[in-house]
Amino acid sequence: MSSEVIQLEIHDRVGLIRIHRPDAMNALNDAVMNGLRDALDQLEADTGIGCVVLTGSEKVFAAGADIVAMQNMDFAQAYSTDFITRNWERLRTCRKPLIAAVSGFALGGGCELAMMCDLVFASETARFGQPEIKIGTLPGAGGTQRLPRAVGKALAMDLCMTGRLMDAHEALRAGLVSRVLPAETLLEETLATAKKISEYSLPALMMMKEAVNRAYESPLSEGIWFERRMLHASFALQDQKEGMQAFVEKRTAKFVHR
Ligand code: CO8
Repeated sequence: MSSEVIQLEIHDRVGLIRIHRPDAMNALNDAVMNGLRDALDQLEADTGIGCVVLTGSEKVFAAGADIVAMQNMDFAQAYSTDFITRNWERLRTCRKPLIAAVSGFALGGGCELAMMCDLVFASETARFGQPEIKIGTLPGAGGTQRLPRAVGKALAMDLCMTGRLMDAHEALRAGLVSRVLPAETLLEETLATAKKISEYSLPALMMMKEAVNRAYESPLSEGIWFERRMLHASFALQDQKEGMQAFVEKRTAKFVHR
């Protein structure tokens, strides 16, 4: 599946989704978000896929929600059509590991999209921001919630209230991204990491992702409890037996994702 604005490539066990709307700085309209949702549906259903990479172009990851498309929207329309929730939330519910490879601008909804991913790798040219205040509104796809969790309240308020942009190194120091890579090799290195992840046991990765995400949504005791139950459940996996057996036999594990 590839739509005009969403391009999908398969590299071994990795699905690469590219936002491609070059004439509008990859602004996120319904065509993009529906295409992204459909691509994720396809990759989640494909048992041959173990990791997903989301990227844009070298110049722009995404410059936010499409301002032209939403400028005349009224409350009734936004509310009754469940604006944002109806198609943006698919990214949040993706159960497979998801990496954002960000080059250039990741602004507003673009930054929010990156923050919905499990890992964010940035190129040296990446610039992050929540500049909605400049157009008379506020972040609406999770930015006021995920940004403070990622970088702390002080920096989140600074970025949201001033609308200033943060470069890749500040984003790394702040904990929004985990790696900064040269622009020329960002995609190649992200795909190499995704390939490595995709070769690990998929159910173990999915359990781990669920457990890490609990850290954001529950008190520590609940999170620890959930993690422990996931760990106990992992002993039912063929991959756990194979992984530990391989370690004992000093050989590489052959995971079957079951
Ligand atoms: N929506 C629609 N079109 C856009 C957007 C956008 N977000 N961003 C850029 N474009 C278009 C421009 O209008 C322009 O079109 P045209 O060539 O037809 O005039 C084209 O893309 C190229 O853009 P620029 O000429 O501006 O390119 P520059 O290199 O000079 O600047 C920037 C690049 C800095 C990225 C600049 O385009 C910019 O500031 N864009 C807007 C960034 C922004 O404010 N994003 C936040 C949007 S709101 C949001 O994302 C909220 C998400 C949750 C929804 C909540 C709803 C309330």
